[in-house]
Amino acid sequence: MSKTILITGATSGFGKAIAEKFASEGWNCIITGRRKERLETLAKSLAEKNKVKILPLVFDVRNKTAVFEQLTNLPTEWQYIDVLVNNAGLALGRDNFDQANLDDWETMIDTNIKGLLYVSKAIVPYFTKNKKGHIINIGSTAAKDVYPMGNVYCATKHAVDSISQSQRIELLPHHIKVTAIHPGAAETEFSEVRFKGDKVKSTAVYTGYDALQANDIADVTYYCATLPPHVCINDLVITCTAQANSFFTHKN
Ligand code: NDP
Ligand code: 8X3
Repeated sequence: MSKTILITGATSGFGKAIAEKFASEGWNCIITGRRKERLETLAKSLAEKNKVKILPLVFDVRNKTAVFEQLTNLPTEWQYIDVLVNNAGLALGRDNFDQANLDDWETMIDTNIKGLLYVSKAIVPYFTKNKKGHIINIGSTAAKDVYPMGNVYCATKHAVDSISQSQRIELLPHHIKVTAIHPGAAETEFSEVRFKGDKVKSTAVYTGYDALQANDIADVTYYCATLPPHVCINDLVITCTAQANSFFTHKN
């Protein structure tokens, strides 16, 4: 029987690459995001290319009502989910604490923390009913270090780290695996979003070294998701070879 994965934030970057990887391995995918057209185009191409089933769901993870409406009433054939990837997230701005924008802070908190909680809370009942499941939370090296002008983004990713640890403890009786994957800088649309469309600033982030690519994270996610039932990778920090942590990247 084919397995099923639900990936939030599949319209670009890690989420899209994860959907492509799992679909190519024969998994059915529930893919989510706000950009309807991108999501539907991806759904069509994944289904055609891989002969798997794809369910695209358009919603904003910040919208509690929409999350629960969409995810708690899944069609019966989609209710056996093997893996949830909480990937949807963003950084907005790189400003010192005194300069940073309150709306940016609220968006990051609402998306990266509250969105992840809403989606997890909506999906865990399927896992407890099925007596198995796997939550994979996408954290960041920003979950492990706090860097200058990272203030609230780092805080939201520290929260992802902390929530992952709590989920792992509290969902133990239900045979639910919890893996936190913490990537370093990776070349996706992340910096374009962070710098609000400023291509000069966003391109500079990935210049002078071989940055991680989205498919590197997809491959690692696939490895974590396909280990034997008694094996769980709990916490994984992954950077490109040129990066040691949030502070040290060797640029040419
Ligand atoms: P992208 O900007 O390429 O992708 C972000 C995805 O999240 C998009 O599909 C976007 O979809 C979705 N998303 C954002 N906000 C919302 C929302 N409110 N509701 C629903 N979906 C949303 O960036 P990445 O792929 O790089 O980022 C994915 C995750 O990885 C994020 O959590 C990020 O913090 C984390 N990360 C990124 C790193 C990097 O350097 N790239 C490193 C470490 C972690 P849409 O806009 O269609 O809603
Ligand atoms: C994204 C990587 O270095 O901007 O989480 O925090 S970084």
